Amino acid sequence: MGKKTYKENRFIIVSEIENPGGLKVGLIQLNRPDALNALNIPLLYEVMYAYEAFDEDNDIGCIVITGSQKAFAAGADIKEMAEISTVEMYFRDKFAVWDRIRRIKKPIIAAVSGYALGGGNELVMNCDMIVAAENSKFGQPEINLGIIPGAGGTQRLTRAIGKAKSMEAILTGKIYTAKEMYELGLITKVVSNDTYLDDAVALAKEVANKPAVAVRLAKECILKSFDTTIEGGIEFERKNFYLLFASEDKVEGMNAFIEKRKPVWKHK
Ligand code: DAK
Repeated sequence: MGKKTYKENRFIIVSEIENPGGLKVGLIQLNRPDALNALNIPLLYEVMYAYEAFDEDNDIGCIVITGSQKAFAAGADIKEMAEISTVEMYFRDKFAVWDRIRRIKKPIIAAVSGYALGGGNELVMNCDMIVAAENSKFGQPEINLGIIPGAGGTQRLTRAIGKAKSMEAILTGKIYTAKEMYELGLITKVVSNDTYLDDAVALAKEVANKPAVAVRLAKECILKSFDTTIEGGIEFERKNFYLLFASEDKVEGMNAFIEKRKPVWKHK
């Protein structure tokens, strides 16, 4: 896939994928195999820094995050959490790392295989599209540990699959297959176990081939729909639409159509 090592990390592997004719794809692979990619705090910081580095890099158009065949991530690190008291949790506020993960502006695609549980599923739901291998298993089993989802699970799952099924998932800890979650609307597509990463990267390249300013504003508008009224959201969309008329790619896109040629995006 034309990957190259980006920088040294302990729990993740970061690389870039060339995409001739478009912007590159940034790839983050969770790599903590002995713990099924359980999300300890250092791993989450590495993911956050990698996301932010890609977000600031003008050569990157789309980000893919993946795990291993066996597990995207089996949740937050239970052994780490078992040691933390309420007061320590509150004062250290290490989980605030999730707030920065939430603010990434470029599109992120999750390439999931195996377990995406608890915080793992929350990291997946923070992504903008989800490509899942047939063998994937999704769930919020926190209830079995005496806790509840803490990184947006109660909110994002409910918005994605509705109250009735979200209640079932979170109150019983049930694990769902990729097919079930696809039918419930959480997942963009279910693909073969052998090709899930290539399929996710192909989708990322497709997005990275589009004009970057419009892509970014489109993501912003879609996410806005989750925390505003329809009136406010439509106004937000219209202002961003007007804003795009100041972009070089709006001129290029429309001229290319009129001149019956392919546009050459400047991502400006
Ligand atoms: N944490 C730590 N280690 C884990 C782990 C986890 N979540 N999941 C698996 N591991 C470790 C196992 O302990 C085992 O390590 P060793 O015993 O070999 O040292 C190794 O990974 C292999 O796991 P298993 O032997 O259990 O493998 P199996 O194939 O038999 O079972 C499994 C796979 C995924 C069914 C099982 O490992 C499992 O049930 N794992 C736990 C799943 C779970 O309950 N996940 C939810 C965790 S709670 C917050 C943000 C987020 C969160 C909370 C707050 N804030 C922002 C405030 C999130 C909370 C959670 O995710």
